[in-house]
Amino acid sequence: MRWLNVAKGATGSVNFTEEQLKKIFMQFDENRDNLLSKDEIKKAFNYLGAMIPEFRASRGIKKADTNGDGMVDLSELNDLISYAFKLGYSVK
Ligand SMILES: [Ca+2]
Ligand SMILES: [Ca+2]
Repeated sequence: MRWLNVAKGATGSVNFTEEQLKKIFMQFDENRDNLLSKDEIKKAFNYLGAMIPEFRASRGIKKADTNGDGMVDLSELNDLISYAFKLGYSVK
């Protein structure tokens, strides 16, 4: 399938799209309050295979948390996703 080859990076793995990342992060909203806590974000980064999920979660929140409540809500989610997207996580 040609389109799959186009999506493949140099390593031969397929990177997640921003849409896929969004779905993954929302899956880790375990208490379903539409807010991602640091702990939930940490689990998402762990799932994505981050080397240091704790560090990624802190950085991600710092980037995305506009209102400074320490949580990422739906309006802040896009900034968290673009942070994760730039790291280039790929499908295992
Ligand atoms: Ca939550
Ligand atoms: Ca916030």
